[in-house]
Amino acid sequence: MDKETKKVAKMKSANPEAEKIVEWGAEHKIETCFERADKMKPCPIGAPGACCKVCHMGPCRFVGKNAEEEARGICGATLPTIAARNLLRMIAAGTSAHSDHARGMAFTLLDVANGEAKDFKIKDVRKLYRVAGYLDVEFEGRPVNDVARDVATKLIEDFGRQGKGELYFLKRAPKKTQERWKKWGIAPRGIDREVVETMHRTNIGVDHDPDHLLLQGLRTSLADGWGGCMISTDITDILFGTPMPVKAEASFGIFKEDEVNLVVHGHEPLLAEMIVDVVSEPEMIAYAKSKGAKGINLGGMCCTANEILMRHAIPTAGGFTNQELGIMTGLVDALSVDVQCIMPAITELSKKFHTKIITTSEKAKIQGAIHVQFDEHRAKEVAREIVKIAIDNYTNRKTKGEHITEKFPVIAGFSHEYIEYMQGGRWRGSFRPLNDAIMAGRIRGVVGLAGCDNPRVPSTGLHQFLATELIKNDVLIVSTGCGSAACGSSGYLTPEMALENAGPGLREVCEAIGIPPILHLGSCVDNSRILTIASAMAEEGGLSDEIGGMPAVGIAPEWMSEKAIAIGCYFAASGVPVIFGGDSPVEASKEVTRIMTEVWFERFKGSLHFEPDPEKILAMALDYIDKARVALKLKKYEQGKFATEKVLMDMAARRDIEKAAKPHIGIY
Ligand code: SF4
Ligand code: MSK
Repeated sequence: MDKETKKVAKMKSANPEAEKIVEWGAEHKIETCFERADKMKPCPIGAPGACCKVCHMGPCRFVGKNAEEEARGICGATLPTIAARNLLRMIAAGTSAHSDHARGMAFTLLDVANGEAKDFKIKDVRKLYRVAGYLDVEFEGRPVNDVARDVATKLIEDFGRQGKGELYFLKRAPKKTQERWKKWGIAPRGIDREVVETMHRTNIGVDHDPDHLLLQGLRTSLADGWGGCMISTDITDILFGTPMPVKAEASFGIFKEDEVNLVVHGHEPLLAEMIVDVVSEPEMIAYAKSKGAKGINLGGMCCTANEILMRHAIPTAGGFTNQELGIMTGLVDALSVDVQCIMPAITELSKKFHTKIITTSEKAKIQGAIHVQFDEHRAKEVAREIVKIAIDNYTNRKTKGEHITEKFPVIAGFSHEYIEYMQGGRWRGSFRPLNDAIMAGRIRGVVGLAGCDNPRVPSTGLHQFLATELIKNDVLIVSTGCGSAACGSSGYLTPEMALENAGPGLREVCEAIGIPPILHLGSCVDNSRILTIASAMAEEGGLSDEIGGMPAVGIAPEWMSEKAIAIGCYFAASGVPVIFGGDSPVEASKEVTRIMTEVWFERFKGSLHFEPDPEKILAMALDYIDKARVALKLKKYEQGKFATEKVLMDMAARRDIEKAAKPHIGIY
């Protein structure tokens, strides 16, 4: 460990601005998740998956030297069974979260099509048609709302399908990937059905074979990735536009001393989109001015932030571990939250400041918060009510708090469609240049760097370390969720990052196309964009003809949420080796670990590892990438040595195509 790494290892957060706030809090005896993480050590039996509490004869603890072979629960269950069951329940919970969010999006699209949610409209008709195509919904010559109604209705079927059939979007995967799912019986039928079956099979006295259980875990996770997440991404694009790169700002310096600061936090974009509209209404601005503020400053946190960052360049104050710290700047007049990854600690903390906490989902209330229930049928009215609460609270702002001025530029909003477009323009978009760059060894491989930030490590530090080292090694990074917030809040999401830190091959590609070496793809549900990008790369040819076998790896170095487990599993089942940081939630069982790493890799070419050491994560990822290159018979990767015959389409060439093109809805 070098001196700098040692210094970071002692920090609560690897982000210096966050660290300043944590230190200010410690001086003022204000506790955050960082101190609580120090006080509350993980349970040594539950953390490695050695505790079963699915019935009330237990909880049963599977401990001792030979627990794997000898320990039994009161019912006789073995350690591999209960470790597998524990993991399955995490997958089911994570799948439920993403998919319930997706259900809300699908019903909103239906309401919009029926004229019942008048504040929303279909902004991206081209994306609607693209999705209609996947669903075999006729769109040519039909009214847009009729197409939208049929699309929404079909996607809603995916949640409750009972009889025969599979999720519609599975067919967007390469044929070979689909065949593997069929062969092993893990093609999901209905989203809700897989979650329910998982909960059934993990009850006392049902499924006890760890391998059989874990296959159902993969089936459920696929319902998340190719169901809930993908449905959510697509409908969000249809309603609010498919993202294309925008320039914005990140970190705590986004808060303004002389404006009303309203922050949206959570995951769902519906209300946040309305707030984006409402804060620029002249009456609202005049109201803010009447209270002495110069204007209204909207910011975001976590994945709600990602949604409005990539569509409207709304600045982000960062990810999960920044939520308490944002309040501690003393500058947040209101924090409006929807669902997922919201710490209940914020209401207690807010009492020490002036911040109003507003819960907005009928599914999520926190004691001590104001509840303003979102209703898509009166969306703007609700948004105005929330903005007014923030404005009215501006005059209550106290001066205490750790004011931070540092902020970084970020480029965010790389959708599948934009990545396709940037490699050939509107009419000739493809994945050919990317595949060629990988084949030639300019780009060694691709890593999806995703998942949460976590107070149990110097938070955001593992993302920063891996991002820096991977691009140094000519690995292109696609990033989502709090991983991308971690990179953004550290100034990593800019093209300059390529010039300063990327290896020579990756730098050349980034300069030719005009992109950063770390592409911000969106929120947690937008991990589905990585699935479709990998599928498009397989279809393009020259690499693997399925998702499995690509020189690609998924990494979630600071994961903490059950949603992350569901995501990791759907990548593994789709053919991507995945490495999670931290300790393994199934560490207690060698058999379950073997199945997830070796057996899954044999069957699906994907796997799920847990490795706490970031240097080992890096080595493992590069090893997977290099082995995939060998198996594909690609040019051996040697830094700085690559074939130069392929010329990528540069910005000027793309602009020429642009000029010749007719104005169109969407970018692709
Ligand atoms: Fe114990 Fe079996 Fe009940 Fe689990 S299901 S708590 S192992 S008795
Ligand atoms: S918010 S799931 S902390 S990525 Fe999507 Fe971040 Fe993890 Fe929540």
